Amino acid sequence: TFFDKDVRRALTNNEFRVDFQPRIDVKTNKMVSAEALIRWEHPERGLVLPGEFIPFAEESGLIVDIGDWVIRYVCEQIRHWQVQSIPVVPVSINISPKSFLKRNWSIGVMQILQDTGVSPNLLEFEITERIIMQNEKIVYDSIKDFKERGITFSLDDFGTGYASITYLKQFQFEYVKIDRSLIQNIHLDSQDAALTKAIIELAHGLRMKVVAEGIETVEQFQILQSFQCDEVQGYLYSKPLKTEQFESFMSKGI
Ligand code: G
Ligand code: G
Ligand code: MN
Ligand code: NA
Repeated sequence: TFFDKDVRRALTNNEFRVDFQPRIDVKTNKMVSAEALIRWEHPERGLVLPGEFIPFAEESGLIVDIGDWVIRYVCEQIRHWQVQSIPVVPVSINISPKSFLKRNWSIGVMQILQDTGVSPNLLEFEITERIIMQNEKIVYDSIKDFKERGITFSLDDFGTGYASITYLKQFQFEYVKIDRSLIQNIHLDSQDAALTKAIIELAHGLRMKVVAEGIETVEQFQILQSFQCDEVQGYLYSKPLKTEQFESFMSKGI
């Protein structure tokens, strides 16, 4: 289709780029990691955000190639920072369920780490409950394998869609990321606040850390702090940044 051709050209012509959004430790107020978010600089359409093309790429299966491109891009970027002695933080990457279903996908990922010399400890994979719902042995085995090699896992978009609390115990995720849709009104809606508090306690009970997504106000931050939330990500601290801006964020050590 037209879309497939467009994406393949984008991959070969380097029309994609990755922005980085800082994640902040609530106790220290310092950046402790960042989320990689893909952007498409389309030659005719201008900047295209992932919401406009990821769903189609999921359908066509091209999301697997895009995902591999993002992993290599991020690893090369981390390598570059290390060579320049810029203090790096771990980077989280959104991974489609389709990638986990691809045969020998983990071998390809480990090859990228080897090629770039990046430690698996610097990568985090963000997955959604859609992956766990597939309930495929290949997916379980693959996640287990990555975890043994030192890659961190987070359960993304928690509090939306089909996310069920029973999924929390299927794997030992290091992090649960509470979706912005639940966070955005915690300072206005006592029910949203109660749900958020309960999710944080539940996750801590299962020895997982919690990241609150999309925080935009100081009131939201203070509530999350009082709930013992571990980390926050959102416009209050920073929007997703282009590489150069993100580098200065890292160099300042904030
Ligand atoms: O940055 P933005 O808010 O527009 O991102 C929208 C959505 O696109 C997010 O929910 C995120 O999960 C998804 N997304 C962003 N980058 C990637 C990526 O590299 N791979 C996949 N699979 N999804 C991504
Ligand atoms: O689904 P996922 O969590 O992977 O995607 C994060 C999305 O949320 C990105 O598209 C990012 O640009 C967006 N985002 C991050 N922080 C904020 C925020 O504080 N407010 C809003 N409105 N969007 C945010
Ligand atoms: Mn995410
Ligand atoms: Na999310």
